Amino acid sequence: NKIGVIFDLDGVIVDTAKYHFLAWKDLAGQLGFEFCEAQNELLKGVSRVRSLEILLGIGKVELTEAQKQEYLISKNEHYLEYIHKMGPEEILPGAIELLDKLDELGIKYVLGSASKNAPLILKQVNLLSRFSGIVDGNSVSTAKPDPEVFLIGAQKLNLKPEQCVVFEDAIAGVEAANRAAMLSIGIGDKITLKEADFNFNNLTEIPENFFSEMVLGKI
Ligand code: G16
Ligand code: MG
Repeated sequence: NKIGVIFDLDGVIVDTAKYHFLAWKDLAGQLGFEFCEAQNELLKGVSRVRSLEILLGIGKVELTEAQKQEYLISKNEHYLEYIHKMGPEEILPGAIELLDKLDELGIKYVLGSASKNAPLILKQVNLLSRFSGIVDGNSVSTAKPDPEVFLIGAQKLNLKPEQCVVFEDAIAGVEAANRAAMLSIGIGDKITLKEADFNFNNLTEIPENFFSEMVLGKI
């Protein structure tokens, strides 16, 4: 079986959620309300614009379109200060080993992220050149849970959606993969990601022969 893999970025390859959190928390403070880490879960995998809407809902704050645009820019500038300090040591455990395994098996992989900063983040952690293609927040018109990001990923892999395997840490991302008719692998809490076809706590838990068996049609 010919297969290809699509990786989500935040929560699968790196943990940029912690930097998004710091930047959104700071913005909440400017707007006069508290924002905690549990609430940050709601923003995972969600687009930047949608994240701001959710945040404003939490704080019960209403803003004009112009103010929203301004805050989106300042939040991103703040977030990028953290991103510019990132290095390869921030790659999540098991990610490099998994990419090495896929290379060894000749299985191609692309990125499928909601982030408009995805190429910069991959560059910071020295992974930009390893992916056969990048689909990010700049390439899509509809955000996850819409399957668009992954369907474009399948095109980049020259494969049918059914031949693609998606790694995701967010509910919206698992739903997008399922709607795209791809095999979804949830990385993180099994209960939160119960809609996924397979669940692992992190990438180190993926069995050694997982992909070789998939190529043989055993999975
Ligand atoms: C990531 C994060 C989301 C973030 C989104 C957009 O998605 O999980 O929290 O809101 O990207 O990011 P940016 O503001 O950089 O465009 P993913 O799909 O990589 O998990
Ligand atoms: Mg994610």
